[in-house]
Amino acid sequence: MAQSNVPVSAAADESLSEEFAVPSHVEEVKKQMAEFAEHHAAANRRVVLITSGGTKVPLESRTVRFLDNFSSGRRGASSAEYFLDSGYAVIFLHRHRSLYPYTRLYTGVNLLDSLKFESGEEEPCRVLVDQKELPNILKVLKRYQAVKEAGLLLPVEFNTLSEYLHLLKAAAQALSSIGSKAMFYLAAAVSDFYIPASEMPEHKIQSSNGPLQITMKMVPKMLRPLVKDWAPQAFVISFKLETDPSILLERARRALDTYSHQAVVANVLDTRRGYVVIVTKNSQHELILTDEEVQKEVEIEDKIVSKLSVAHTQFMSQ
Ligand code: PAZ
Repeated sequence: MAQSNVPVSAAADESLSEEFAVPSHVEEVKKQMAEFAEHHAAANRRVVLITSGGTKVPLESRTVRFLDNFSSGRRGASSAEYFLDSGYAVIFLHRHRSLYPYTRLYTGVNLLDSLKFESGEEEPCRVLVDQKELPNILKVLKRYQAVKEAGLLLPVEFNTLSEYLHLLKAAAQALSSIGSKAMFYLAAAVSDFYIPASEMPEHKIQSSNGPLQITMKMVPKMLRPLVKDWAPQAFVISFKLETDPSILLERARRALDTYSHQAVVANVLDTRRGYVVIVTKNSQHELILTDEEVQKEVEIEDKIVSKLSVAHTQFMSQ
């Protein structure tokens, strides 16, 4: 619980360790992330940590029900591809089963409909791909394999809110040694509310007890200790989603004033695939997909990433 004489960033950090169970693999993953970052920074490459997907918040310890959100992880997964194309190495901190770079292009395709086998006597027979069912598969596969062979993509999965929070902290600490070469691109939609383990019923909530009333606590804001303590030299981008466009920019500005990071990518739920505003302390820049670009299947993440990677270069030279 925050006390008035405790710095707010320390209070957020403290409530993280007190109220959210530390995942057993966090130290091992932190080591992997630190080695990945140092290896790529030594090769003069920038490293971006992308967070992606939503979070699930359980209502019972033996969880039957949970509070979820809409995020598909498409923003994070497609941005990862554009960062890789721009020469970054990418740590992809994503929710289990949310969209993944490259494979996201074939979501909704039934794999078995795109494969057939060569009939003949020989065993094992060859399996062939119908390239009409998997458009651009050769190009995408080549790119995916090149990224993998060069070790440019480090995927890290989270399942629970606790895992997300601890892994984000570990990532921030792991990337601190590469200073301003690190970018944080926090596109995940993280719950603002949770029920502490000590206040959660163990068993399934019974409907026979009548209508459900729950009180949830605020999830600690990780952005403050991230910017102030864990990775103070990094280039940090947060995202702000609203459903009411009239409050979007004011909320984005408020986040910048509160956390003093470098930029907020502001978007509205219904228009997020074609319109965002990049808000910095002294500027705001709209990115829009034109009808022609939509026809050509241009993605807004291409524009977001190219704008931010230029801003990152300027930031590093300051
Ligand atoms: O994951 P997705 O592509 O469906 O949606 C992306 C997004 C809206 C989750 C992202 O752009 C975003 O705004 N993330 C931050 C949400 C927030 O906490 O305000």
